[in-house]
Amino acid sequence: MTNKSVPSRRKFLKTALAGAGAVAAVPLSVKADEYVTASMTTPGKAFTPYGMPSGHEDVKRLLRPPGISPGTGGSLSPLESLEGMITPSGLHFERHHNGVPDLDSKTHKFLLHGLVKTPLQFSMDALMRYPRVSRMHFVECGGNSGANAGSPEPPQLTAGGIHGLVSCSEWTGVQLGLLLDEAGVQPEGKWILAESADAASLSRSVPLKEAGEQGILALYQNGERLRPEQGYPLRLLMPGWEGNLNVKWLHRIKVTDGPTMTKDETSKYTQSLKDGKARQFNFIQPVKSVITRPSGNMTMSGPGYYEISGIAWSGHGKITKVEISMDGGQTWTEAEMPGPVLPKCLTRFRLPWEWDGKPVLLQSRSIDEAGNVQPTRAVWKAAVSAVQFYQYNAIQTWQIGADNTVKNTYA
Ligand SMILES: Nc1nc2c(c(=O)[nH]1)N[C@H]1C(S)=C(S)[C@@H](COP(=O)(O)O)O[C@H]1N2
Ligand SMILES: [Mo]
Repeated sequence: MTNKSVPSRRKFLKTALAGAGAVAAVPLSVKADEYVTASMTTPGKAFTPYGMPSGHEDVKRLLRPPGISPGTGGSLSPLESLEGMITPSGLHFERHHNGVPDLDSKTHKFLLHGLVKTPLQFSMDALMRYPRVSRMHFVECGGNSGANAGSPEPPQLTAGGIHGLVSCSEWTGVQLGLLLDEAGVQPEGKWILAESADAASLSRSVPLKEAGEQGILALYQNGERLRPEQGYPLRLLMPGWEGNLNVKWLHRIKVTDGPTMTKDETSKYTQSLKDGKARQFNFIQPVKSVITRPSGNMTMSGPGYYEISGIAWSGHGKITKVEISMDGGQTWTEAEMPGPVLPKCLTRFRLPWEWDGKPVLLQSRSIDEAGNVQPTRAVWKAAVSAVQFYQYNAIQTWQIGADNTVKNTYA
C-alpha cells in the first residue's frame, strides 16, 4: 500500500488536472533569483528553554462549560486543525472529575496491595528504575461524540467539537504485570481496583488478567514526563479501553477477588439498553473514524482538487480498512492508509478527490482486524435506549453544499 500510494496519487493528479493547471498554486509572478524577504536581512530571535507553537497559529483546545466546579468537565482536541496521528501534548483532550491536582513526583507514592504476598510501595524514583516500554495509543472518553447520539437535531460544531474527546500519544512506562509478579498475586486475586489521588478519587475495577497483560503505568507522554492534565506523575494506561479506566494521578492498585463496584462504574459508564437494563463494564472502545478535512463549519473553496483526510481507530486492534462515501453510504471507495498503522492507535487515512461543486454527503467507515465495521447512526441507535450516549461510534456524515458550506447531518 505504501509503495502504491505515491504513483496512484501522481496518476490521479495528472488525470484530474489535465490541462487545468495546478492544484492551488498560481503561476510565478516574482523574479525568483532576486526574491529576498525581510527575514533574510535581520537576525532571528534568541533561543528559548521550552518551545511554543508559532505565534501565527492559534490552535486551541475547546473548553466545555465548567460543571459543578471549575475543574470539572472536559476540553476537546481540535481534530480539524491537527495532522498525522499524534496529538501534541498541549492539545490532548482533558476530562477531569474534580480538577487537576498539583502532585510532586518527589513525594508521590504508588501502593500495590490487597490479595498479594508482599504489599509494595513505590516512590517515582523507584518506578523509574524498572524496565520501560513505549507504545503509541489513543485514549478516548466513553462519552465522546455523545452530542451526535443524543441531540435530535445534528449539532453544528466542528469535528473536534463533536468528536474531540479522543487523542493519541506515545506513552512510556512500566508494565503493570511486572509489578504484579513482584508483589506475587494470591490465587483468589481476580480483579484490580485502581484509585487516583485527585479530589474525585476516581476508581475503577479491571480484570486482573487484562490488567497484567495490557496495563502500563505511564510516566512519560510524547517523550517528556506526563502533563499534569494527563495524570502526572503516574497514570494507568489500558490501551484501547474506555477513557475512564485510564486512571490519572494513580496512587494505589488493590488486587481484589471481584469488581469493587465503585461510584464511577455503577452510576456512570454503563450501557443503557432497550429493555431498561444497563450493561456494566463496557471496557473496549469500538471501531470508529471521522473525516477531519473537510469537516463541520469549514468552508470549501469551490470546485476542484481536495485531499479528504481523517482518523480511524479501534480498541480491538489495528484498522484494516477505511472506506469513503460521497453519496451518504450508497457507494464506497477505499481510502489510503499511508501508515504507520498500529493497534489501538489513531490511523491517518487520505483520499484524493476532485469536487465538481455539487452537494455531497461525505462519510467514512472503518473496519478493524477483529472484523468490526463502523455502524450507521440508525443501526447504533436501534441497539440501545434513547438516553444512551456512551461509546457512540456511528458513521459521521458531513453535508457539503453547493454554497461551499460543510454541515453536520444525520444520514
Ligand atoms: N484520577 C482521574 N482519572 C481519570 C479521570 C479523572 O477525572 N480523574 N477522568 C477519566 C476520564 S472519564 C477520561 S475520558 C480520561 C481522560 O484522560 P485525559 O484527561 O488525559 O484525556 O481520564 C480518566 N481518568
Ligand atoms: Mo471519560
